[in-house]
Amino acid sequence: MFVIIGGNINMYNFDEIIDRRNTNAMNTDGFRDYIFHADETMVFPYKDEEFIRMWVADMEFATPDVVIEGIEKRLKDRIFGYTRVFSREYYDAFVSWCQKRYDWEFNRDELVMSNGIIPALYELVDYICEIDEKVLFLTPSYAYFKYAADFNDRESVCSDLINHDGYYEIDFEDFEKKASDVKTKLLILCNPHNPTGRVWREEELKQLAHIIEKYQLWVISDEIHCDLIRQNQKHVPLGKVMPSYNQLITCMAPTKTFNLAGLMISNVIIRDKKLRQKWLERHYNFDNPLSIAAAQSAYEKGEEWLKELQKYLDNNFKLTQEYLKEHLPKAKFNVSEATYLAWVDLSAYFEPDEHLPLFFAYKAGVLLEGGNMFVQNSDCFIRLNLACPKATLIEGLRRICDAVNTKHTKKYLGETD
Ligand code: LCS
Repeated sequence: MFVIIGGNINMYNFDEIIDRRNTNAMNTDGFRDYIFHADETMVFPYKDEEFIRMWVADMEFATPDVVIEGIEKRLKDRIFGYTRVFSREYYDAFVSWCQKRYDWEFNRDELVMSNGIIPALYELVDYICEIDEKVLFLTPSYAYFKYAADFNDRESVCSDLINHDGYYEIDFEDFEKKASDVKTKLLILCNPHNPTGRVWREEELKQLAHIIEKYQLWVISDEIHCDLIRQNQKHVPLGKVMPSYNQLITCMAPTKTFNLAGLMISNVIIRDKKLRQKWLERHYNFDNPLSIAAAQSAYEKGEEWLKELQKYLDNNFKLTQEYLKEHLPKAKFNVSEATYLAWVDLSAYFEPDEHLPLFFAYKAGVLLEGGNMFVQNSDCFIRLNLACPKATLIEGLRRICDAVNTKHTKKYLGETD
C-alpha cells in the first residue's frame, strides 16, 4: 500500500490503527491471565477496548503484504496435510538472510524447526542438563528462561547485569563465578537482550565466549530480537564469535521481526550431531504449511518492509525519550539498542513493593509489563512496547505520565488514593 504523508511517498502505513478484537489475540483478550493471573471477573475502571496496550511483545502493525501473498499462494494448493520443511528453498532463504544481514552462515543439516523458541528452550534444557545441573542466565531476564528451567526441575542461576545509569553491562566477574560452578551446565543468552534492549558488542561476546569455553558450558543463544535493532546498531551472532564451538545452539525466528508470533515457526541451529539426533528423535517434527510459506516469503521479500519498520521504531523511541524527559523528568530511560521495548526506571516515583502493572492498568488505563515479571534485578521498572502507531504511543505516554504525576501531587498534598 502506498501512503502519502506530508508530500513523501511512504511504502507502508505504520500509522494505521487496526482493530484486533475478535481475533483471539493474547494482546487484547489474554492480559488478565498473563499479567494479573486473574480471570474475566477482574474488573478495571476502563473497558477492555479503552486500554492502551503496551505489554506483550507483538506489534500493532500489519504483517507485510509480501508475507500475506506467500500465505495466499500456499492456500491455493488446497491441501494442508502433515508438513515439514523438506525443501531446500526454505534453508536458502533463511541462510541468505543471515549472510546478508549478519555475515554469518551455517550448514543446512544443522537447522531444525520448532513451533516457537519457547517450546525449544523447554525441550533443550531437558536434553542438555542432568537433573542436578543448573541453567545460567543474565538478569533482568525474559521470564521464560527461568520457566524453562522450572518446568524441567532444573535450578536457575542468575547473574545480575550492572546498571550504569540506564546502560546495562555484564558483570563478568560474577558471571565467571557462576559459570565455574561444576553444576552449571547451560547458559541461555538473550542476544540482543530483552528487556534491557542491549545489543552485545563483539568484544563483550568474545569475553563471554572465553568463559563459556573455559568451563565448557553449553549455550543457547536466543537471537529472536536480532533483526529489530536501531538503525545505527549491528547484531553479532554468538555463532560468528565462536565459529567452531560445538556446544552452541542458535535460535532465530521471523515471528518477532514480521509480527507472525501466532504462526509459531522458528529456526533452531544445533551444531552438535548427538544433540541434533536427540532432537530429531524426540521432537514433534511437524510444521504448519502456512507458517513455512509466510516465513519463506518474509526472508525472501521482507527486507524493504523491515527497513521502513526500523525507521518508524527509531522515531517512536526518540518520541518516547523526549516525552519522558519533558513530562516525567525523574524517569531514567535510554533508547534501547534493540527490540521495540522500552525499559524505563521509575524508582524515583515508586517503591519496590508496588505492583506497577496494576497501578497503570487502574490509574492510567495502560497495559504494560512491570519489573516483577523479569525474574530479578528489575524493581521499579516498566517495560513499554513501542511497536504501535504514533498516535497510540502518544496517548499511552500521556496517560502514563499523568497517572504518575497525579500520584505524586496527591502524595505531596498528603492525600491517599
Ligand atoms: N525469546 C525471547 C527472548 C523473547 O523475547 C520471546 C518473546 C520469545 C523467545 C518467544 O519466542 P516464540 O516462542 O514466540 O518463538 N517475548 C515476549 C515478551 O517479552 N513478551 O511477550 C512475548
